[in-house]
Amino acid sequence: MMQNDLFTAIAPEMEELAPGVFLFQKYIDEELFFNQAMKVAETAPFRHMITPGGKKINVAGTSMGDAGWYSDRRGYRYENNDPLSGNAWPIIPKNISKIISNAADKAGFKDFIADSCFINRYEPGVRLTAHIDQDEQNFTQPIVSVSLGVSAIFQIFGETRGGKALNISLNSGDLLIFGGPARRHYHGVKKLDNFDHPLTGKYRYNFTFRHAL
Ligand code: MD3
Ligand code: FE
Repeated sequence: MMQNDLFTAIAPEMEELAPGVFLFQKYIDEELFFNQAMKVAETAPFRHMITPGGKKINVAGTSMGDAGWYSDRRGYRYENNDPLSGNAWPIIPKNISKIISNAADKAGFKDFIADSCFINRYEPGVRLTAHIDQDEQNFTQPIVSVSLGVSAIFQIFGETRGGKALNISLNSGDLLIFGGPARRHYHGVKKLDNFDHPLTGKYRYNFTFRHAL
């Protein structure tokens, strides 16, 4: 009986790691997402934005959707058009929206529809310092993240930057949902290792699907 249980045991599709934090390991079609990121970059290239304080953001970013997250001397905000080109951001493909809404539903967030997807690109040595996502209108809406390529350690702190972090290894194809109390928590990503990934080379990509407007 015990032996049979061992053989038939399957990993759960989703795990709640902390209140409001849901991890779906190897949930995503990596190639589909990677091809999509490359298509977006053709019209809205990855770029290094500037913080309002004048510092270069080491993670390169771009967007798709009705609005894209943007930062320069004038502040953090959502822009309807890509300031680089003046054109609308590429649309979020329907098949991808469905996958994201479906996962949100499984975590208890009914009717989540992303109107914005920010894409981060990390190269070796680059990290994301602890911050809160607070440029969106409605904090009852979760954020759904998809990771691709080289693995990274994601850290979630809590209501303050200090203290002990919950460390989560994010691997290619993982989907992570942040809602409830976790939505307002400080989080960051540790320095990316200099590794090679068959799909993305030295890079790690992260897609954050948001209800921004
Ligand atoms: C926790 N990106 O773009 S994704 C970001 O891996 C960002 O590129 C990270 O933080 C990355 O703002 C982390 C997971 C994530 C996204 C949004 C969150 C975690 C979050 C919002 C609130 C709390
Ligand atoms: Fe964030």
